[in-house]
Amino acid sequence: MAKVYQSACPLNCWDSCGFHVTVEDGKVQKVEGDPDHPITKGKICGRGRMLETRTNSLQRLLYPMKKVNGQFIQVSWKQALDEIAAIMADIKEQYGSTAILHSHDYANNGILKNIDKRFFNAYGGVTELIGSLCWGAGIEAQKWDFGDSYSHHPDDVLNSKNIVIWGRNVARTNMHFYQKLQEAKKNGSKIFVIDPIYNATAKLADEYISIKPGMDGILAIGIMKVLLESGLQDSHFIENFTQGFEDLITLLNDVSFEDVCQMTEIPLETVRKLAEIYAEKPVSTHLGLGMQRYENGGNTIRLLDALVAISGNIGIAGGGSNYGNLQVGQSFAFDELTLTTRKENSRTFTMMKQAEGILNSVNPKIQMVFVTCGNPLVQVPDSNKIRKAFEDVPHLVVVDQFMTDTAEMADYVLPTTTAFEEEDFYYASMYHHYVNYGPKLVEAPGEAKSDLWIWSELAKRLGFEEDFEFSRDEYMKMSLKPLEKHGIHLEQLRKDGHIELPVEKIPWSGHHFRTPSGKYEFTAQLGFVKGQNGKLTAATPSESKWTNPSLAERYPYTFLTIHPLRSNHSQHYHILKPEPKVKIEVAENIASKLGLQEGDMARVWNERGEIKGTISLLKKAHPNTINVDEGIWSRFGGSVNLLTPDGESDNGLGSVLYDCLVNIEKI
Ligand SMILES: Nc1nc2c(c(=O)[nH]1)N[C@H]1C(S)=C(S)[C@@H](COP(=O)(O)OP(=O)(O)OC[C@H]3O[C@@H](n4cnc5c(=O)[nH]c(N)nc54)[C@H](O)[C@@H]3O)O[C@H]1N2
Ligand SMILES: Nc1nc2c(c(=O)[nH]1)N[C@H]1C(S)=C(S)[C@@H](COP(=O)(O)OP(=O)(O)OC[C@H]3O[C@@H](n4cnc5c(=O)[nH]c(N)nc54)[C@H](O)[C@@H]3O)O[C@H]1N2
Ligand code: SF4
Ligand SMILES: [Mo]
Repeated sequence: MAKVYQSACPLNCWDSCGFHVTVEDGKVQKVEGDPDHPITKGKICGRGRMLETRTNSLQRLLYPMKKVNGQFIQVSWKQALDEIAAIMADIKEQYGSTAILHSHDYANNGILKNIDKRFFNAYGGVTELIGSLCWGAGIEAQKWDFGDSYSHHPDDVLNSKNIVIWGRNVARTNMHFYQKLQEAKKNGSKIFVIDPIYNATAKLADEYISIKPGMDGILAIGIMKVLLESGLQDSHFIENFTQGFEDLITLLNDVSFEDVCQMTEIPLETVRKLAEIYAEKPVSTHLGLGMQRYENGGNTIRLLDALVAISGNIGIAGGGSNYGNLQVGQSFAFDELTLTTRKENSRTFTMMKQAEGILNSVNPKIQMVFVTCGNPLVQVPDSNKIRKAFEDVPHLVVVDQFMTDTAEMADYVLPTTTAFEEEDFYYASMYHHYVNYGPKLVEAPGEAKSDLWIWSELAKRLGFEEDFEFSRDEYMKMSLKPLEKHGIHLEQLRKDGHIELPVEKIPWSGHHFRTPSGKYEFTAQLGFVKGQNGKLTAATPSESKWTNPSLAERYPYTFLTIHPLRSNHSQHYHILKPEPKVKIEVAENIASKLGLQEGDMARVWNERGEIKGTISLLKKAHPNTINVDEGIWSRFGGSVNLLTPDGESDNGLGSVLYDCLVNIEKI
């Protein structure tokens, strides 16, 4: 008989939804929203619903596989694990443990997915990836400004007079916030969307502001100039709670309104209007991740924070510079879970430059790459370089549920469970601060095993099984330990399905910041630590006519690769119907200049690579903008990252995926 269970979405997403999952005859039949979830209230997106298809898919990996003479053969778990452990033991002895690179990303938001770090720390410490393709530049920027990256409670937006959605594709990527925006609008709040693409959220807005990609910081400079000229700044906040304001004034004086309008391609009248909006408090600013995936990304987020600060919108109800909410992740006991104390050796590459790291590695040279919760061949910039690097390593091991582009390259592919086949709890440090419980509902197909089982078995073979002699239950309790003093326990989470974490709903309300000075820092001391001067600048993207005019002449169009509607990154393409194709979306001015029409075949290229697909017109998009949604696999015409650069953002920890110029022609 069919039975409905409370569960949760494991996908890497702002919303972290509560689920109701129907199970019948040991099989997941349907995934729906949990109406009792306080934030997601019974509504989920197609990516969540399609987890049923992902779980039951006939394309699932069912057995461990080993590549022999270029072909995969099925092997037993015993053989696969014995051989991988023997290779790892040998590498450690011959080259040291850092000759292994652990390449991972955020494909699953379960707390127990962090056990991979426990394993590699207990092994002795490997080469790890730092920074993030996703939100790295902005997180680091907010640490410089505030000392940390915290957001307001989702309901607080209802207190805002004006709501500025800056570079976040809310209707597509953060659907429950979209619903809140509809509520806020009914309530009388005004909504403004600043984005190079006229997206579905822009349609809801009172005003849409089209901006040249990568120039948001310059726009913030313009708005701040107007605020100060008109005396609309919050002088009390600036005088009492900030540091480095004089440096900001110097910068604002260095940039003229003419510069602002030329670089942002926004008229002065709109800049002035935005200043009025920022002066009409409270204003909440909701930063997306798109605009920080540029070389100047950290500085961009810092300039937006500065605007929120001088307009007096920090630490007040209905305000905030809402980006990530690291309070959520900080609630759990990571050090204990991941055994940081056991790490004896370490080396780091940035997530962005993992290919270069592998290719240039010496003392020791990378001997093995171990991929978990990631699909770097598709998701990491400069796919050709990644392919070359992975071909260069003697041993590649991939743990996944499907034969992805990355798995196809592996020497060993280990099949793992999906969320409904193992117990875990899920959280996202992006939008809300509830943690959701996900029980084990069905058995895994074939011989698929959980990541946790795989790590425990390898640990046994490598001689540190005592670090893995814990049950799933014990690991979950270990993670929740810091919450016990707040009366939060695993039993309660199991019973209630979700728990609100004890985090601040209006961060920085006491105006005590976690920076070295305790103040909001316009000139950041954390910048000095990084060998920079910590000052705000008027930096532009590295691939733009302002920074590299000759490149911009050869490649006149900005190439965005935003997140797809129907897939979470690369996770749903292979189960979509009809089969997905590359859609090249172009701004109207490009179409009319080159005579491109809806449905034409075209090629987009630069010095790193090319991609072919079908033209679609991007109505009202900023001139000279092209977009192809990210995540598409090689077999469907991808990856978009064949074209993207593997650079690092100004503060070293973010990607520059959208800082990418291309050319296009009809074929
Ligand atoms: N459907 C769907 N939802 C998702 C995901 C998914 O893959 N699919 N992924 C999840 C994950 S991991 C993340 S990180 C989030 C990301 O969530 P978002 O930040 O909303 O999504 P992005 O696609 O990264 O880009 C957001 C917006 O930035 C705009 N943009 C690009 N460059 C600029 C710029 O220079 N200035 C301005 N102002 N805007 C710019 C784009 O046009 C786009 O509208 O989404 C999550 N939700
Ligand atoms: N061009 C371009 N590139 C981008 C972006 C962009 O906007 N443009 N966005 C970037 C962003 S924001 C992000 S977050 C990254 C995401 O990059 P990734 O996290 O690498 O992408 P996903 O496709 O979500 O997941 C990768 C793989 O993990 C597997 N997986 C799922 N669950 C599990 C599990 O429980 N265990 C194991 N072992 N594997 C599992 C999936 O099957 C999938 O093959 O991509 C980045 N890349
Ligand atoms: S992908 Fe995001 S919006 Fe969709 S069900 Fe999962 S958490 Fe909710
Ligand atoms: Mo992301």
